[in-house]
Amino acid sequence: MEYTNVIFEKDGNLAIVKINRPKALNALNSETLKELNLVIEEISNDKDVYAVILTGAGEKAFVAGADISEMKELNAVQGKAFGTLGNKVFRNLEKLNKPVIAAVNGFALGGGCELAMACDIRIASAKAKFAQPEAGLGITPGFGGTQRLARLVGEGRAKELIFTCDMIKADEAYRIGLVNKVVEPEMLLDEAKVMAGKIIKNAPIAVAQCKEAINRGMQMDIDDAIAFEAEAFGLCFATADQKEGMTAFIEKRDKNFQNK
Ligand code: DAK
Repeated sequence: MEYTNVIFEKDGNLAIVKINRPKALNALNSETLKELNLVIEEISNDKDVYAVILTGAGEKAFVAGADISEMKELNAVQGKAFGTLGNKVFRNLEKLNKPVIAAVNGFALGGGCELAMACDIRIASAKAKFAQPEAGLGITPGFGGTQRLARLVGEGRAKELIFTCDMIKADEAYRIGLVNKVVEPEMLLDEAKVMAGKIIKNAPIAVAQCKEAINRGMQMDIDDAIAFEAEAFGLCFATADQKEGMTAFIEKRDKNFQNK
């Protein structure tokens, strides 16, 4: 399928998704959100995709937020619809049955920071900058920022960033645990591909189960979370890849996973 504001490419078992509105610093308007949702659905249904990299087109921005020129004109009903759409897309990304690495190539502001946080892992270019500037625009973060930021970096740091609207550089984002690693800008996509390659070598169903167990378990008390993990563990024994992984280990040979 062809998209206007999103570039979707496949490279073997890897999907690379690029938000593509560089003139507006990849700001998310409704059209882009709808296209992103379609891409997520396409990837979800594609058995050959084992991992995803999400990044922004151009040199300057990952995503500079929700599109302010579109939001400025909204009334309360339209604002709610816009927020509902964005939240649905972000949750679909978070719940996608494949791991998603955000390769944060520049500004990740407001909805852009929130988009990166809806991914599983964040690798930042040394040029990347992060902020939740919504309070300065008269709104709250609306695409899960108050929730995901607090869960990632802790309540105190999340409150500081959200109340002050401070913009932080990549090294500070790394220090507080907002990103997994920081790399030179020219190495960003390569680093993301190396990490994706390590993931792709593993059993895709097991990786998907791990993602769901972590995501769901983080919202549960420890007893329910451990029980959920046991379910995920058990499910893996119904897969051919579990037999293959363990047989290959015993036979001291390379694994040949089939995503079955
Ligand atoms: N929306 C629309 N256009 C944007 C944009 C944005 N978020 N960010 C940048 N642009 C556009 C600029 O208007 C400019 O367009 P032209 O003037 O060339 O037509 C072009 O991109 C280049 O930007 P600048 O000329 O400003 O570039 P600079 O290098 O000078 O500055 C900047 C870069 C990233 C510091 C600056 O552009 C900036 O501050 N941008 C806005 C960042 C921001 O505030 N982002 C947060 C947006 S608020 C909710 C749901 C969602 C949300 C909230 C609630 N509910 C459900 C309740 C989400 C909110 C947000 O994300």
